[in-house]
Amino acid sequence: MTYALRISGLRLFFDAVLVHHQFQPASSIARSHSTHSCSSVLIVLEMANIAKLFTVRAQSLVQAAARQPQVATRFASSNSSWEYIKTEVTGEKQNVAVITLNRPKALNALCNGLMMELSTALKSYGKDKNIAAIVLTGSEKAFAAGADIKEMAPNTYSQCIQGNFLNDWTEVARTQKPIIAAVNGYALGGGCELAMMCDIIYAGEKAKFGQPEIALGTIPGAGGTQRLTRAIGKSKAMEMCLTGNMINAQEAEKVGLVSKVIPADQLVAEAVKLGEKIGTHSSLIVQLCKESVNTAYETTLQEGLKFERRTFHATFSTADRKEGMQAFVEKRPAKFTNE
Ligand code: CO8
Repeated sequence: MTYALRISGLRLFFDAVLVHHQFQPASSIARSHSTHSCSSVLIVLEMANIAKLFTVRAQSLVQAAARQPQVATRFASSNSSWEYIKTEVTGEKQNVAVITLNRPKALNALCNGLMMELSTALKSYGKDKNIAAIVLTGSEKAFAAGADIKEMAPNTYSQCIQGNFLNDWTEVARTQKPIIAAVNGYALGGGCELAMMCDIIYAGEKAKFGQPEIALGTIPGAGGTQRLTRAIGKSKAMEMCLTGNMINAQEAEKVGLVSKVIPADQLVAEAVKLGEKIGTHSSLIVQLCKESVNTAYETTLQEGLKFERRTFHATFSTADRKEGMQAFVEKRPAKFTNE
């Protein structure tokens, strides 16, 4: 089910709760109670239903996680079969995957082959229970200089529509595991959009971000006008999209596009450390937390707050929530089981 569908499903669910009588199981039971306590009975029953729904949701997440095939060994060391990317698993606990875009002669221009390999690697790491976080990086000169202009130049309108051009680009945004973009050099056009699909962006000191599509007679097509605007506000995003001007790492940090600027040669190591830190927590709760933060981008404040509250409540059905609080009380480190 797509994210949008899940959100709209949730909205419908809350709407149903708010109008009471549409929420059949609770209200039909309540109608058999006396009238003066009807509304409070309804509320109590509906709250119970909500709690049950989120418990079931959390349990099914746990069960789904347990069913995931173990594919740790597949990409555990570098996989030589890739043409456009490199992959490795690293960190003290071998729980952070690093995917390096590897098309140096074209400044990591995002051709179809590269995007398909990236998608495949992300899907595999996404299913791998031993991977806590994924780092996506490029070279010192370029994270990615955009979509492959030479490859897409001959495309016609009908080919774009019929071939669903860009459809393969969404895997990064769909991945449930945290993804950290470690951006050195150019992140332009689709490269900037790819970084913005990640959850956190760390930038090397010489990184440059831009949406130069306007100079090519086109516009950003993978989130540049949308995610950039949400990240840095309308005026700055508009200026970047309409001029094609780049901003440097320091400015990107100032406007909130990236969370940290780091010397280029330490960038990937720092991103891996961040992935390791995230990996010290329960992966189940990390997944719920990521989903909740992302909901802020997809819905209204009120619906987002409801989603957050119910997800918070759902954590009370997990063993890791119990363990986390118990460990605090007992003044010891928590031992999470991701359940
Ligand atoms: N596509 C294809 N090839 C590229 C690209 C690109 N985006 N960027 C660089 N290259 C190639 C160059 O053609 C060159 O190849 P060759 O040696 O065979 O001529 C090689 O990489 C090195 O590039 P330069 O010689 O130009 O290197 P410079 O250091 O002089 O300049 C720049 C670096 C400033 C990054 C420059 O290469 C540049 O401006 N590149 C294009 C940047 C750009 O316009 N990006 C936006 C592309 S459009 C886009 O991303 C739309 C996204 C929509 C969603 C995704 C759709 C799939």
